[in-house]
Amino acid sequence: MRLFIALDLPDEPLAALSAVMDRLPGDIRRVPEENLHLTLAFLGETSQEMTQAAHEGLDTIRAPHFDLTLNGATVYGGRHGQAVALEAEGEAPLHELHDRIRARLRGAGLQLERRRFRPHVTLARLPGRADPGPALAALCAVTIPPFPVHSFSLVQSTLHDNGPLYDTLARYPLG
Ligand code: 2AM
Repeated sequence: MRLFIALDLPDEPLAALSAVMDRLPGDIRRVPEENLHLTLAFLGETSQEMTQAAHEGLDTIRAPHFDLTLNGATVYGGRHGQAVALEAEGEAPLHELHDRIRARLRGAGLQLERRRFRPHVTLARLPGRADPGPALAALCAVTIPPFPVHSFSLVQSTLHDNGPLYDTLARYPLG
């Protein structure tokens, strides 16, 4: 199973993000509203046994809920495809939650990529060689009011030709 850990976004910011995405140029591949999330950790291909171990570790996390702010638009990636995203402001509780999740996953025996955590919500994808300028220009004045986040999830991603299908396997509340 291909897995990742997502911070769940409440309905209000999801609706605001959907409205924002209407401003994107027509030829860009938008992320469907139900797929919008902030990735806290990417596990990649994971066995049944490790999935269970990961779930048991995540289930012991007791962390507070917090407010999240989404800021300026940015582009990640390169030749193999680009993601147009809004960056999340790096409040301490978000980074603490990220660190705790990684610690629990490592404790469960998972090997995680060593990438710097750059929290973001991907809104759309572009081919590697496309000019991201018009998408960034469309998003430059976007402001999403800060919103509370109350849970994170273990998500299975199944890749299809027309985009990934996400299934939430377990949800973990933030206190
Ligand atoms: P992205 O939105 O910036 O592409 C599911 O693939 C989620 O995991 C996406 O939100 C993706 O981030 C994130 N992710 C992080 N590392 C990844 C990797 N090495 N391969 C694919 N997705 C990754």
